Amino acid sequence: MPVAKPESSDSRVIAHVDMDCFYVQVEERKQPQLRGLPTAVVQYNEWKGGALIAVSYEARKFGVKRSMRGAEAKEVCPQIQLVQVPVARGKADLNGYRSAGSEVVSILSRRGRCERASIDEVYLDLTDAAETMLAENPPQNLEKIDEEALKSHILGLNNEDGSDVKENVREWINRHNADHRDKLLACGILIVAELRMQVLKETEFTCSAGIAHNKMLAKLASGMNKPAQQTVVPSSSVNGLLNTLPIRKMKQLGGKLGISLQTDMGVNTVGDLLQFPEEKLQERYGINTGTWLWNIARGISGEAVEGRLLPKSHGSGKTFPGPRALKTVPAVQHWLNQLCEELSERLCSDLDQNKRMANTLTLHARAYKSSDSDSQKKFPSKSCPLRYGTGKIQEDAFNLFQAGLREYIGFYGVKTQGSQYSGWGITSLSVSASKIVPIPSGTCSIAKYFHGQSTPHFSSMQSLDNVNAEATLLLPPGSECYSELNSPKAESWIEDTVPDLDLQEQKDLSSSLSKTQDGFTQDISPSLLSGCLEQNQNKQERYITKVEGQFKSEYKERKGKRVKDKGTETPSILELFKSYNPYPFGSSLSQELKKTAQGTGARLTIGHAEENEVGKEEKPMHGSSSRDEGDGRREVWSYNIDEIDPTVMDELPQEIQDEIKAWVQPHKWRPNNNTARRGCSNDANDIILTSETRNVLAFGNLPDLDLAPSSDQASFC
Ligand code: TTP
Repeated sequence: MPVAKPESSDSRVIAHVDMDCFYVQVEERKQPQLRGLPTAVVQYNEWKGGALIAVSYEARKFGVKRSMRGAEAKEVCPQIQLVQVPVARGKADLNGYRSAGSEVVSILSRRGRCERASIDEVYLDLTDAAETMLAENPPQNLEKIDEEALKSHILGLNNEDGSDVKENVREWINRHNADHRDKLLACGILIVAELRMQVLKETEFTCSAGIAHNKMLAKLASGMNKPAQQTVVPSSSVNGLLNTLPIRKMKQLGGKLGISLQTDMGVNTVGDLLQFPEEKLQERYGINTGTWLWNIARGISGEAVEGRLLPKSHGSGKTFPGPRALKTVPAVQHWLNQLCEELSERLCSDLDQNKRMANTLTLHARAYKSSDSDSQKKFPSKSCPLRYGTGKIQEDAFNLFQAGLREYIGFYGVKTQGSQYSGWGITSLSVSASKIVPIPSGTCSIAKYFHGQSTPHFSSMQSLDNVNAEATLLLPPGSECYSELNSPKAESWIEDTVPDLDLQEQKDLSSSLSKTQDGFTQDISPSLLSGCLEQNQNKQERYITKVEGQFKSEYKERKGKRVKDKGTETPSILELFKSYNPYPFGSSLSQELKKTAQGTGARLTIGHAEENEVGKEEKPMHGSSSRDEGDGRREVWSYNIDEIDPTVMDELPQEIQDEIKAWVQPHKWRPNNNTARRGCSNDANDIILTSETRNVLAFGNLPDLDLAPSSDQASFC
């Protein structure tokens, strides 16, 4: 349900920029001879000429529509040029479009906070740029206004017959007596026009834009005058814009809520909402949604432009409509493998280029049962922690699928059908990676270090304890890290999922899956990154080995330097523990602490040991890991503290540094406690990091950390 957010300021300048017939423009840039011709991009499927996914404005004049197939388009426009979307792995390859979108984003982000909303849409917060312009070079003083700005459409501007529209726009921009908000919008007009021209110059792409005081209004405006134009919504025109706007056209009102407003409340236009007091709407739809509805009726929206140039998730999907539905498990596995391969490439690319890692893998499918009274039942989406590596993603995705199928058709159905058709069909499949977080700056080297020492997180496949055989089959393997944090119950691994995509992304996903008529593969997230470091798992492994090698030599160098520069280097974890004095007033514990850390035998143990098993599991060699599959012990990695990269401490995110410091705080110190505790080694030379921290170190990413001190967290022992 939508939630009202307080309007942060009613004087923001927000733009929504939307590329014109985007895929067509990308293809036209590749083949300039297509420019000016009626053109459409069709999906790779040849049936009836393939489905149109983007139509040029020249072709639209002939009545060509996106809903048509190539053959139909030829009927209404025989001269239409049909360009096939590139194909890879038997499905559409959207990388070229993603990277073209990225080019645009990099230009638009030059003037203000920029949020990439989809493959070809961007929100900009230009408030600061507009305020600066207003202070330094206000539009009312401008003698010459750029042609592109003069072509703007200003809603509510009275363009009487015969009047010079551009002259009216010029006057509006130049007004001395305008209120502050309109003056800011006037600046917005100039800035956006300039940005759009820059995009054209640098990328050869045209785009359209909406300029208003909030995202909602800017988005509504950007599509009003296309292609290559911009539309402005002054606050005085908001009511006029919304009054007649069909309620279902509003973002977030295209679904159930919109239907309910129509059928239960008789609301057909946004203006119809104005008659209801806020309390009434709250009574019917809850406090938040009621307030949100009351606000949007008045054009109020506090949604901020998120500074996000990169996608929130990555996805790869494919539809299998009609006779192409997948009806056997091996067929599903084949396609899942293709999708996962693509997803894995994009994750590697994101990791390499943007230093980001995803945490959650989700599988979505649409299915039908041929003889089923319960035809409404949906195939459940499932998710699990994401492991890097094509093979692992494929394996986990397949396990998720099996879990979903079992739930969808019942366990025995799954067991008995094997590769035989058993009355179900999959009409769409997609995998997505979400909860993408940046690797905290500099942590990359930590990941490399730990990776160089031990790779269980990347490669191990360990069954969970206390898991029955059937459940184990369905578990994404290698998920031990979460099991330490959560209940070890197998089923808790595979979650029913409302994927962690924002509403727009979820909408995009569902609409893409439903819009497509045949095997068209739709990217399910506004992903933008192209190219890929690693083509397959082997390459990934080679990469890891290379990185490991690089790290080792780097490490040797640094270690040598450290010896030379002793005393001037950044303190290592060892140094930190040496110099940290939890008892500044001279308690002997500080001495003890120093002593503990100074010993060459001091080890940084990264892991989570069970009460009665601690100590046994440690290996004195660095980088070792041990785990007894059968007896319920948890794995422990031990590292010689002297061999930790000296920059590690500084490179850790502040929260983790704080956490480590917290461990050595007095209240955590339990000098007389000789009994081993959960998460705490009985070896006084060991520092045990929580599994969350281990995750950061091992993966170089930041999971949802709960750094609040808890008894379960490890302390310095
Ligand atoms: P849109 O922005 O919806 O459309 P568009 O850019 O082609 O045209 P317009 O000028 O009207 O905005 O979509 C952006 C690109 O996304 C589009 O060029 C092709 C792709 N796309 C699909 O692949 N499938 C779809 O169902 C839709 C709607 C878009």
